[in-house]
Amino acid sequence: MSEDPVVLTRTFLSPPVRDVHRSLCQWMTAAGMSVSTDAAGNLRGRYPGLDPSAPRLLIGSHIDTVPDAGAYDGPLGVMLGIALVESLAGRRLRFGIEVIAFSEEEGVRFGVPFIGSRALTGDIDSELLGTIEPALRDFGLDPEKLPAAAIQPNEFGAYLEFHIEQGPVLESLSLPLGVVTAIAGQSRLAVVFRGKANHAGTTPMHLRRDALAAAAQWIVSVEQEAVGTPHLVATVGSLEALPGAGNVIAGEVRMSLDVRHAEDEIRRAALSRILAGARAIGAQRDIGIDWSLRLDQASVACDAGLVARLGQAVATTGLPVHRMVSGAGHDAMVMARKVPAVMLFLRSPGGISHHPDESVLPEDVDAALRVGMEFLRELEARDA
Ligand code: HGY
Ligand code: MN
Ligand code: MN
Repeated sequence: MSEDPVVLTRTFLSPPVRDVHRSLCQWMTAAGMSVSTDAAGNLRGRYPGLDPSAPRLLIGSHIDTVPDAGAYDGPLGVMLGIALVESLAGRRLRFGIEVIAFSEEEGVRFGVPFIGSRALTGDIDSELLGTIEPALRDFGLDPEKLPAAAIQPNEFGAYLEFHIEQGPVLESLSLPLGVVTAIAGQSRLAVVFRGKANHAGTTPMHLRRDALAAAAQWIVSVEQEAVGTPHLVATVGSLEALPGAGNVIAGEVRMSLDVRHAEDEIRRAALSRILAGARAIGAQRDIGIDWSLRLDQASVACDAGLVARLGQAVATTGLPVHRMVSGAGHDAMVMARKVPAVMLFLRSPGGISHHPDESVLPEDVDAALRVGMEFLRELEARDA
């Protein structure tokens, strides 16, 4: 279910999302859930508990993807949520369970991530709403109803997200699962270098204001900053050179910048140095430099009580308990603003993600499901 005939690409509320919703709705309904779509396009399956006043357990992840994506980043967490409800085989717990397929987490379509989970936390501001409103209406959603998507106080007692690690750690330790203790913060920016387009054949080198050569110099400096700062990662992942002809000196370059670190002060200080470097290159080469901050997401600690309980569920399942920080961002870091949140990572073979070779091991999925079932038992026993 992709926008592209060859590779897997499924962005926010694109046509293939309807096909995904159709399949998820069938599986959710078969597992005993009542299914709805909220005004942000999140698909939500509710499995009632014995006590309707008890805060529900929310389990979810996202169904949008990066371009040319793997199949598991996001959807695996929704499928494991459905499988966990299925494992109850109609048995009701004291609390209800809601499984949610967030409509947008990657930030590909509009350059702003976490739109689905931000609808639940009430964090869609008027600027973002103005950006996404046409897409909501095109999908048949009513932006006026967005406030109804926001969760109410005590509506949920916990948020659990199953997700692939998307990195090499668990595989390097030969471990199937990891309990996430914190999620690294991230800065995402749009950066523009403006020089002067000119003829590639007649313009002497000393008379050029080449935006692409300046951008190339800066991109190497971004990499050097990250290499020189322990545990910092920084990426220019997308670049557009204009006018984009081989015989024209680039007059303008539009880039993305993604900077991440588990400690916010280190991340923000590194970002300041990276942007100061852009200004210095601009001054040296007579290139205009502009940027806009698309996201400043603070690092988030997962709920200590849930981390302990999930670790106990892993141990009770007979598996080694490994606690770890997530370098990737996740809906859990948004949900944590309103609901105690925790994540369970599954090993990423080859440490590969955001790539069609992304995979999981069936035995690790089985282990995650068994841990999830034990986690439900622990939550049930906690409040008994
Ligand atoms: O980019 C990320 O951190 C996540 O995969 N959305
Ligand atoms: Mn993801
Ligand atoms: Mn992702």
